[in-house]
Amino acid sequence: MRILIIGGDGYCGWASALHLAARNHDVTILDSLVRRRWDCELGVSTLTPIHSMTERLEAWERQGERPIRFIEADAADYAALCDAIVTTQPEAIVNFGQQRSAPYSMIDRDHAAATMINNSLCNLNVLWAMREFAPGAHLVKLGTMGEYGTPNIEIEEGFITIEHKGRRDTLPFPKQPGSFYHLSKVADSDQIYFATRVWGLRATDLNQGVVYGVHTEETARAPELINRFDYDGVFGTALNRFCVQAALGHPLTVYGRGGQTRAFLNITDTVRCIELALQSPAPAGKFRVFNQFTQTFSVLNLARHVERVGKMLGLRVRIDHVENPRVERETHFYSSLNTNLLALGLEPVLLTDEVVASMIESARTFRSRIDRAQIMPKVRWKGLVRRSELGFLDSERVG
Ligand code: NAD
Ligand code: USQ
Repeated sequence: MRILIIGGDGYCGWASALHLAARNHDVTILDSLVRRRWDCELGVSTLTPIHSMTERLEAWERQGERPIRFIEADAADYAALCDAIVTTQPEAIVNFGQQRSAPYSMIDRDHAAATMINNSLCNLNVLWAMREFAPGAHLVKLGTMGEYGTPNIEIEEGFITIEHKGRRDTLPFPKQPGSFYHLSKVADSDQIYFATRVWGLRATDLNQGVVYGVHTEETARAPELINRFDYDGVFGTALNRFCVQAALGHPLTVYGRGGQTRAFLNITDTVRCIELALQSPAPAGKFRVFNQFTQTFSVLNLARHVERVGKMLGLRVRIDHVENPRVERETHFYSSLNTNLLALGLEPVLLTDEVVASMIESARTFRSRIDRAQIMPKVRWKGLVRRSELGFLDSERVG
């Protein structure tokens, strides 16, 4: 299959590009490399030393694998995106290319605007470019479980059948996003649903939970292929951060009471889910939604798991309940369906002691690269944060 991967230099995109190329698909990555610039802006760096795209792709070819093409372009640049689609004639487009950090989107107005503009414009451009140049292609778009929020009812996969005043309909499941980032994903889903209804495009929205893990089979094959692994207070996600904190001897940063429950999956399952969605394309005119996660945990239970495994490894691990920088429920009901991907054949890699231990060990390997100053959260949902507090370099605007 000819596949265009937008955002293929990032955490989920890079691992997916290699996974698909290893299965002999014809893969082209389109990425503006803006994420590397956002890291510079914040003065943060991935735990793992990631290589330039040229070095990555050369190392991939040395594996004797099918080469991956790279187009350095901004998906918000419509002409450049159309050019890439005309050149590659994709049968499928996987869109990972977004600003994906909730804290980043809550820094201030500029960062909220940059997130909304980047994400919405890229998504809109992809839809229009597909309509013009690849109307039969299958769009696989990365959404997020956080679009739904934490409702007091079970979360369905995208749609819910409601009876209201004697009438019945199946409608999009209500959305209650918890940040401007999550809100941008809700807007994306609405745009895609509209484009499938009006233009007959085919699309799958993968509402993914929080991803954890360092390696996939392909990224572990050579040092140049290593994936990014974020642990800082802006781009780092809960379990990845806890494992780095355990390796460093830093108290685990549970925000507030820690009863916040979220959906999670291993990066090795992310790449498999992408493959499964691609193998069974949505029919023309259909907006298909899959909830992409394998397990749910409260943040406190995750921290306890890391604490227990860390102690087994001889580490001194302690949990701290730090003041929650976000506005979110700290105890709530949480239950969600995730049957669509399982029905397509997903065999989940569950969070075992061995998986946690291997993540802590990876963090220990790169311990010398950890910047302790980047561990504590600095962005607050209420009250503005000073740029000097964030360790910004000289840039004042993102875009
Ligand atoms: P990432 O920041 O590691 O990668 C995103 C990539 O997209 C980067 O390489 C960046 O340079 C590129 N990009 C951003 N804007 C672009 C643009 N305008 N044009 C071209 N390239 C652009 O993020 P990730 O963790 O790999 O997340 C990928 C997708 O998966 C995102 O849409 C995110 O919302 C979603 N997601 C991620 C997680 C997670 O835990 N990491 C969970 C659920 C959903
Ligand atoms: N949390 C802590 N301590 C930490 C970090 C986070 O308690 O040190 C808590 C947060 O308050 C939140 C939960 O853990 O309640 C998850 O936070 P997170 O930073 O791990 O994840 P989130 O901000 O939701 O965003 C991440 C990705 C995003 C993706 C989302 C999936 O960055 O791209 O969309 O996970 S989901 O959460 O399902 O929406």
